[in-house]
Amino acid sequence: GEDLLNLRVMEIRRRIAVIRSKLAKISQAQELKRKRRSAEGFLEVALAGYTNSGKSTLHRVLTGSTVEVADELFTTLSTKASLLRGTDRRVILSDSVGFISNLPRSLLRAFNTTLMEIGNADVIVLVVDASDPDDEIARKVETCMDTFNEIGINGVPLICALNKIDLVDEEEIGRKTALVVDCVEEVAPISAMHGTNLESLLAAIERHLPSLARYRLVIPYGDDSMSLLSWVHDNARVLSEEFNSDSIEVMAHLSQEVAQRLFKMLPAGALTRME
Ligand SMILES: Nc1nc2c(ncn2[C@@H]2O[C@H](COP(=O)(O)OP(=O)(O)O)[C@@H](O)[C@H]2O)c(=O)[nH]1
Ligand SMILES: [Mg+2]
Repeated sequence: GEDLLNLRVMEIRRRIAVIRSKLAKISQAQELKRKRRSAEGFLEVALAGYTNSGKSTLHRVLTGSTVEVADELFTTLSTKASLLRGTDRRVILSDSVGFISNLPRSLLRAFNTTLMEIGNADVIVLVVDASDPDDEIARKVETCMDTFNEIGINGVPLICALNKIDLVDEEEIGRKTALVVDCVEEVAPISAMHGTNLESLLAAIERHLPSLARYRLVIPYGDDSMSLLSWVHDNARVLSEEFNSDSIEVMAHLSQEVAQRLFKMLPAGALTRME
């Protein structure tokens, strides 16, 4: 009897160790990918929320990608990222790990490490299942907020996608919006499955992405001018470019981050913010 029990305990410990090392590998790989995307000038929007709230469904309709819709733990464990459609910004939407109720303590820390990457996002979309009872919504949102605090996510704008509104009536939408409205910047009631009201979610996301400003760049001709110009094309929205006799003059919309990097790359006075 006791030997059998010891064997079970050892087996469970072994499995936890395997899951831990899988999670560690995933977060390392994701950190590398994130760095590369950020270097390429992409913005990142991360989906968060409980398992089964509709994150993968929303991810699929917004990106047109075929992320598996499933409820199992591991299918959504590696975050999937693809280009968000319907906006002219270069945005990656990542389908993050779902929150799971009553996760064993021993796994909680490993999950938090994986969740931490959403702290690098420019906007977090918290997906909430509107068909859950009021008290469950309140409890889940509270857990999400606690976890965000615990893993040190702050200063990232949070938007709530109140999903599955096809399952509830107007009065319920209003009531459930009121439950979450204080925790987030905006609430967008949607149905990911039926594609309802996605425009208002995208508009809310867009409103909270880092703002773009119009700049005038003067790139002097030299060995690096063409690679610099192509970097600008990759990282900014170019409005016009003119090849003058001694320099290339470019008008472009830049994010604050890209503007800062260009400021370092260009000679003094070559970058001017237009108002
Ligand atoms: N009625 C309804 N069901 C939805 C909606 N969005 C997702 N679902 C369903 O909810 C379940 C969980 O969705 P999924 O995207 O896998 O959730 P995830 O665990 O958060 O990734 C699936 O059966 C979906 O078909 C919606 O807007 N309305
Ligand atoms: Mg999923």
